[in-house]
Amino acid sequence: MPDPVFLESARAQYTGALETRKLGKCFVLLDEVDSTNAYIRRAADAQAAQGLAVAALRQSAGRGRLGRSWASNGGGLYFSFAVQTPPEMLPRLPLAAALAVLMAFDELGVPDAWIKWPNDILASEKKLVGILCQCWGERAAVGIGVNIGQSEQDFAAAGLPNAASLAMLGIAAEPWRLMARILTHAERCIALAREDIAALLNTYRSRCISLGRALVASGAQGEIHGVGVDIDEEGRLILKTAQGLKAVASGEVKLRGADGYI
Ligand code: BT5
Repeated sequence: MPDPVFLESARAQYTGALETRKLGKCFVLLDEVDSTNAYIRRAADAQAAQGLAVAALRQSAGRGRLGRSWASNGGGLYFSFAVQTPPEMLPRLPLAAALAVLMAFDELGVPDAWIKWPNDILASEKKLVGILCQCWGERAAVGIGVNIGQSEQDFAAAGLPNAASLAMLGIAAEPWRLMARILTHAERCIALAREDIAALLNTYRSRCISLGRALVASGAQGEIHGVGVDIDEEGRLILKTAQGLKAVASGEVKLRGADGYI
């Protein structure tokens, strides 16, 4: 349990910046947890916790996509929230979540931040934010990891040369305020994904670094080389390849630039 003085200042940052109808009104802050996504799943199984948000100062088993891990030893913001949504909406959640983070970053003045499809946020082509959406039935956990205070040396020691933090960009962020602003935008973006996906996609496309670039998508069926040309309403990336257009779904592939990381 974080100490009471810390909790009081975290609460003030958070509640002063949260402007949602429901999302994040119930907020749990933990010292340490295995994974905030796993916490949401356990809580939601127990009590269908609509809109619950949970954050931890550290995760002992922070998760990435496809069984990868997320370095969560402190210095970052690690949180997840619960969403109840019809199955057809689920592929749109990662897009809505990524856009919500960018909108909160715009308010903070983060320079030159882009979405790498489906939902990484990059700055100077280094990874600042990772997002993991997991669903079971009509419930989902959206987990967001934002690098806040780590240094280049911290990432080098962790074997993450392609990672960046807000501090490395010269941005001082109050984590609980930032979390509340991301939740505020997430509630709006998720509503937009449900009601007007065309509008959400238009904004998403304008902030997506994967469009117009030579990319390699690697998944179970091997590698697909092509140029990113669009994102469709199911949230799939459309690649223009030598064999024609191919759609790739986010759960299945790892994306990189044809010449290196992005
Ligand atoms: C992601 O996966 O980027 C999703 C990360 C989601 C983390 C949040 S934290 C709160 C919630 N609870 C969880 O357990 N997870 C979510 P993926 O696209 O698979 O990227 C994982 C890869 O990013 C790793 O294999 C590393 O190469 C790299 N990586 C790991 N930790 C990183 C960090 N802190 N910063 C930048 N890159 C990192």
